[in-house]
Amino acid sequence: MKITDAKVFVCSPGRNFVTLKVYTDEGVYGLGDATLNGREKAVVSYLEDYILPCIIGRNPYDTEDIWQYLYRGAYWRRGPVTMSAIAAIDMALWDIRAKCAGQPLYNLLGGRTRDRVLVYCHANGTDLPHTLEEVGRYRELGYRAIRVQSGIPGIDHTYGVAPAGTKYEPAIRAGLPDESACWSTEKYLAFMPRLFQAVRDRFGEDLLLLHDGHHRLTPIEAARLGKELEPFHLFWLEDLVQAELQENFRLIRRHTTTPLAVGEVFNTIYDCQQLISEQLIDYIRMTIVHGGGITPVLKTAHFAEMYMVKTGFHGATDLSPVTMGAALHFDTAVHNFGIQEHMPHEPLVDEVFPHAYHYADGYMYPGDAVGFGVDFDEKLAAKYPYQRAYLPVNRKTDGTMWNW
Ligand code: KDG
Ligand code: MG
Repeated sequence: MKITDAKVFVCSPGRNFVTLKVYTDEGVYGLGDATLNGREKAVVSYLEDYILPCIIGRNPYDTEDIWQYLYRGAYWRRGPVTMSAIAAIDMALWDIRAKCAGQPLYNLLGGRTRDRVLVYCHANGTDLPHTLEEVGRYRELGYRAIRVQSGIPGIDHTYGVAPAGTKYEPAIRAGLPDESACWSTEKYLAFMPRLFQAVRDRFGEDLLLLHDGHHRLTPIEAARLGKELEPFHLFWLEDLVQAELQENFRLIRRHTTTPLAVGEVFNTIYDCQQLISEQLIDYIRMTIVHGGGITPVLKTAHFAEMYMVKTGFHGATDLSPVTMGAALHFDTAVHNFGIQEHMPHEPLVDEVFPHAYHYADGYMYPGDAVGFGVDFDEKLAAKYPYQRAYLPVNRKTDGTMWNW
């Protein structure tokens, strides 16, 4: 079998997605997600101008050699643009392989190790009463695991919280009002224990509770937060500090038993090798699209398994249904799966990407269709062209630029 062609599609059915379609001489095609939120066109260029010409004529079964060729052969390695582009190709080749085998992808990754995939949703409110209402609403929808983000008294536009009456979405369309966040560590740290105390008081111990700090604390501040939230038994605290320096986590770990999750911005095993081998984290979030594809993320998951670190894949709306489909098959197959993020796409996105996976009662199911079970409606997608959009930024109350 040979790869005969590959095309990149950029569409914006409510938000931007970059989708790769790889065609073969046997009529089977595969899909890959190449979406890098806020930097979409850089990945398009990387694919179209540099690497797609190198894969035409190759045997699509040679996933390992093609991955190594694209990773090593470029000389310039790593980084989100490079790794998202390589990921899209790798995903499409695994999709082709599974379709040719007439099997759902999970059967090529180790088969089923579980019947269903535990997911967590996002409850976010503009203030404490609204956040409690949202947690209650998601609990009614059957979710057992809920990420809780709340507006903080005295801070405008907190991360993860939509302005009143709108839905949270991690991108700002050019020309729309600026929703950039602002930040005060003191106010945040003072409010968090009150928030989780209120959630436990209202809903009891049964819910699995998660929270995302979005890289804003220093290690000692993160240590304090983890320690002060211990009585509320969180499932995890995510991205408390920026993670370029893996040693940061040694200090946090010394002070708290609250489980830690990190890695949605990681691109290779080298971003988390120390975090995993020193058991400084409990969940690794690097997922297929930004981690270079199924080939390397499978190796990372197996490496993490040795150290009892579980997966907890990123699954925000900027990752397309193609990534979600592939991730759910992966989650079904690997033994050290922990949890999967589920931030449902808008109905129009689901129409552009018809898929076999579904949500029911706190869990997701990958479906039994061949490949990832995700398709792409090119005609419908063409009605929604790319729209310039950026991630918000974040400044401290004195104007200092800070991590969003
Ligand atoms: O594009 C960035 C988003 O995907 C990210 O901000 C979402 O932190 C996030 C999460 O945990 O889903
Ligand atoms: Mg996050």
